[in-house]
Order: sequence, then C-alpha cells, then structure tokens
Amino acid sequence: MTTPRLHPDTLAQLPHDVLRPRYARERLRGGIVHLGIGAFHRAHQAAVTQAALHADAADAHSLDWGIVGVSLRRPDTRDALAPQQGLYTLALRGVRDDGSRFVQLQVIGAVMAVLVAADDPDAVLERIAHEDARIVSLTVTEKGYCHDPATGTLNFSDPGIAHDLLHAGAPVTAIGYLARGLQRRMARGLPPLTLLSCDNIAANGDTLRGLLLAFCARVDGALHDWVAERCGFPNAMVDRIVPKTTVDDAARISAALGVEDAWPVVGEPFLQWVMEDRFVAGRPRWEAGGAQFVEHAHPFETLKHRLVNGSHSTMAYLGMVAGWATTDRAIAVPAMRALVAGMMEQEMQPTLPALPGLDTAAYRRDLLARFANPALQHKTSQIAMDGSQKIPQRLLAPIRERLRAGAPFPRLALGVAGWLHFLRGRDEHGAEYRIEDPLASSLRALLAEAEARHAREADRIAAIASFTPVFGDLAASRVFVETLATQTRMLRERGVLATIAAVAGTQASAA
Ligand code: CS2
Repeated sequence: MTTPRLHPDTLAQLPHDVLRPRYARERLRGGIVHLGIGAFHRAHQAAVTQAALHADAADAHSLDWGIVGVSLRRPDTRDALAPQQGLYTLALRGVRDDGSRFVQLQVIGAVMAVLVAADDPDAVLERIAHEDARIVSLTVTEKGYCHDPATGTLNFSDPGIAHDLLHAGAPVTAIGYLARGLQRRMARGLPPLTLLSCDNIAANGDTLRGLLLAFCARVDGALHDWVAERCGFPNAMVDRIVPKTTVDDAARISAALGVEDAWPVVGEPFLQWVMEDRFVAGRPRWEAGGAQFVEHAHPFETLKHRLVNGSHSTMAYLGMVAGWATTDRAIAVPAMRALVAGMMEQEMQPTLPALPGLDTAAYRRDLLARFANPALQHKTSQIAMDGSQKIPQRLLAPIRERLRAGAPFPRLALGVAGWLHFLRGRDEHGAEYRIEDPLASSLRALLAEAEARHAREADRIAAIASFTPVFGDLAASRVFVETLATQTRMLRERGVLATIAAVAGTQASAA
C-alpha cells in the first residue's frame, strides 16, 4: 500500500501531537508575496505567520495574510508543495538540559500558492500588483541583491540587472521583479507596499531601498519618487538555524507523520525575529508568534551578523579545510570552541552597539549550545557558500572597528584567513570540493595571481586585499594586511588544528 501524501484531506490522520493549521485556509488572501521561498522562509516567517493566524482566528481580516511564495528559478518547491496544497512540516529539533533529544512537528498552512518566476514571470508581477498584496518580503540570500557587498550599491554590470533594465515583462532578479511589479501598481493607482528584507545583509531594509531606488531611477523618475515617498522598508533581523533538508530528514518526518511529506523543513527551536514597525499597508500580528517590533533594528542585526554569522563562517571555513563536516563536529573540537568563544567575547562584543537589557554572556553561552546542537547536522559546506557576499558584514566590519579602536583582532583575522585557505578548493586530507560563490572565478584568479607574483605572504595578502568588492579600502591598512598574513602563513605551515589552538591559546586536540 502506498503511503498517502500530506494534504488537507489527510490532516486528520496525523498523530495528535503534531500541530496543524486551525484557520480557514481556503479563505486566505495573498497579503504577503514572498520572494525566495526556500527552507529559511518556511522555517521562520511562514511559521510566525501561522501563529498570528491562530491567535487572530476570530478576526476575519487575519485571513488577509496568506503567503504567495515565489521561487525565482527552481520549480522544486512548487512541484513538491502543489500535491500537498501548500502544506509542509516544520520539524524543530533540539536537545533538552538532560542531553536527551526532542523533535516537535508542526504542519504549516500559511503558504497558499507557490509561483516559479522563471516559468511565468507575469504571474509574479501580477501578484505584486494585486490589490490583496500589502507586503513583499524577501529571503533571496546575500547574492540575490546584485549589489557590491563592500559598499551596498547596486551592481549595474550584473547581467541580471542589465537584463531587467531592458525587459519590463520578464525580469530575472528580485530587484527587477520589485521594480516592475511596483510600476504596475503605480500605473493602476493601487496603494504602495512594504518591502521587507529578511536576509543577512547590513541594514537590509535601507540597503534594499537604496538598490531598488537606483534601479527605478534608470526606469522612470516618477516610479523612483513613488517608491521613495510611499513604500516602506523596515530593517529586520531573523535568526534561526535552518540546515538544508536531506532525503533522510524527509523520510524520518514522513515516518513520524504516517503520511508522506516530500518537502519538510528542519530547524532549531530557537527563533528571533526583530523588525522595525514601519509597515505602510498593515501587517499580521507577528508578535503572537514571538516577533519583536523595535524602533531601530540595527543593534540586533549587528549582534546577529557578528556573533551568529561571523562565528558560523569561521567554523565553516576552518572546518571545511580540517574535514569537519558539521558545525557540531567543529565546535566539539576544544580549540575551536575556545577560538569562537574568545572571538565573540573579546573581539566582537566590544564592537557592538548598546543593547539595553541583553545579557550578552548568556547570549554567547546559548549560542555555543546552538552551534553544538547534534540533531541539526548543519553542514559547514552549506555555510561556506557565497563567502564573498558574507565576509564583509560578518568579519570585516568588526575588524574595521577593531582597527579604528587600535585593538587586536587575531581571531577575526583567522576567520578571514580560513576563508582564503578554503578558497584553494582542497582540504587537508587532499579531498577536493567545489567553491560556490558568485565571485568564484575572480577570486580564483586573484589568488593564483597573488601566488604567482609574490613570494612574501604579506605581499600576497596586500594583493588579495586590494579586491575592493569584498575588502573595500582595507588594503590600505598595514595592520590588517600583516595580521591577515600572519594567520594565513600559520594555516599554511601548521595546519588548521595547530593554528586554531595557537590563536585560541589552548592545546591542539581534535576530540
Ligand atoms: C548561516 C546562516 O548559511 C549561513 O551563512 O550563517 O544561514 C545562519 O544559519 C542563519 O543566519 C541563522 O539565523
């Protein structure tokens, strides 16, 4: 007998402890259009939206906040969710204080439809230009903004942006979809929208606004002014670790449900979503699902990009070269744990803006436990992707502040050195891996040229640091170049484990 599929008709068969939608799904309207409906969105915003739908089930207007998900390119999410009428499972996996593991399953129903932009660009533009739409949110990853990560400005030589300036009816980038969708709204006299970036880029709302306005200015001055004056761009910080779902995850979750879910998502129990309350056309009561609304999200964002993501990238690059496949494996190495703990406390924390009421020692302690969560199997290769887009806000931004303060930054520099070491494409055991990065070919050429031209490590690093899209003006800092050169030389000569131990001030043991 074949296992039935997760579907509104099979919800009643699920084990009773599986949480499920309790609102009139068939009456949802598309108040939210979400660009980039990957696992990250489905594990946070959609789940928090469901909590708001539950909390306000008595209010008919709450049903205005259904989500129309958009995949820009790949059809896999749509193809898997269509037979399930948009339903999927969120599995939160954690560890209790006594060390035992738990999993909490919740079927999410907030996604009412999934569109694939590459198959039908017009349908996506029409959704943005639909009278029901009030928020367009985005998780399109750092590279999805087609910007120069060091400066936050739109990269007009990006082929996607160049294409979108010429093709109003069939864009390929998120920026193109937003601009062309808003252009239709303006032409139809519809109200403006809130554009909510949930990606890990610096000042994500402000940055998105700048990028979109730069694009609109080339399309039509009136559109530029309409977007600038009427649309809202709250800054937001989202934090939940969401590993890529594996075939094994789907099988285990389906077995627990007793019905087949082809496209579940897995995440940690922890969730923090902090955003500025600047929604020009209303919003769901996301606070019912734990979201926090603040005047300024910047301090939260800086905290998160540095402590969570900066530590992640450091573990990922050094871990990839050492052959540690997951973050829990990497953080189990005593020297790595000491390195990350020391980096957070001594080199990142002093660079943070004030966050009244936050117990930073507890935050750091909890974070180490989150990294160690063995139930997630969060791959270092997943975090290692797209380093050129991540390193600036995660590691180079705090380094700049350490430089300004005349303070040392050996651990942060080791994180960056780990990235350069990783870019060689081979781990310490000789295994090769692919570098996935939109700037991979430029980076490869840069490294090869630095290697061929310069014998001294500091000269090589000076040449690499002159790559401004990532490093900005940091090549001008002798202290930066020399510190980074010391760490790259040490990695090259002594290997990852001995280097981490030396920088963290611990013994080298891989236990
Ligand atoms: C990670 C993030 O893949 C990565 O680069 O650092 O996706 C991280 O897991 C999330 O930002 C956690 O909130």
